[in-house]
Amino acid sequence: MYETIIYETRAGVAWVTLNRPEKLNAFTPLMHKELQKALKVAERDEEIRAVVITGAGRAFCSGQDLSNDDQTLDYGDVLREGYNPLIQAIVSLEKPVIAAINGVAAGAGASLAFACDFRLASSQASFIEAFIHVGLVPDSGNLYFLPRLVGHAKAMELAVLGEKVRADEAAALGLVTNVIEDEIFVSQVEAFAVRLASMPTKAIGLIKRYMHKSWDSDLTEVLEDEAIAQSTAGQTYDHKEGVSAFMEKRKPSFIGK
Ligand code: T3D
Repeated sequence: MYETIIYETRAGVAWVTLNRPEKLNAFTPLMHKELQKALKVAERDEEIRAVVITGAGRAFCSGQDLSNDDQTLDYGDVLREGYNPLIQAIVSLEKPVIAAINGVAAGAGASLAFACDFRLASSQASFIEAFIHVGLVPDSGNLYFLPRLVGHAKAMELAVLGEKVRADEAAALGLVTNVIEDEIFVSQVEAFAVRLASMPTKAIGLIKRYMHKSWDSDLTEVLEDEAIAQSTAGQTYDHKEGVSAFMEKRKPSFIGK
């Protein structure tokens, strides 16, 4: 059903694996279509309460497929048609999205990871702002997320120099949530994703929506957005379950509603 990705579900988690290992999982137009479709499927499936994006083989994603690059195209249109809707789909998906960075994340592959809610890095992972090496500028939300993750000065340095950032350096910069030894990477990602998938999904979705929105809001707006979000969260089953479990001194059993 998919040619360039693998879509699997288990234990409330959708696993989306970029699957062009011979090109280090570089993006093609078909991969964009398939990724967006997979994210829609995950969004609509009520059983799915967390999404993992990872790469097949030794890389996470090497960005745009340069061997397929049609230089007669306007790259602005390439972004508008493929990358921009993908990044918007990740951000607007009201479920946690984890980038499981198993190897190198270069160019738009790094942007893809930056747009996710959590980044778990294998000890083999690295990031490269590769755009500059082919005379291009960071895209796919990179100019939005990178300075917000690491600060303006470091973001400028990474984007302009395009040097490789190893997993341990990325952790020191706050670019990744955690660095995990390669041998136990998949099992640790799975444990993290299953943990998220058993949490109050509606509340996580609201946190995600309003935390993104807060970048463009003043304090008055944020206070009102928090009131709106809390009004919604306060009416969920999971809120009632959380309070009951607390009072009854037992572990809560959240259902994501
Ligand atoms: O339409 C537009 O162009 C606008 C949108 C732009 C968005 C972007 O993402 S621009 C940035 C594009 N990406 C890059 O510039 C990264 C290119 N790749 C690399 O710099 C390196 O491959 C890596 C640093 C990612 C990894 O290096 P290394 O030494 O571990 O692997 P390698 O030997 O370079 O690559 C292995 C194979 O994958 C190789 O093929 P071969 O020789 O074995 O047949 C290589 O050509 C292929 N490959 C790697 N990246 C890409 C790729 N093939 C096509 N496109 C790639 N991006």
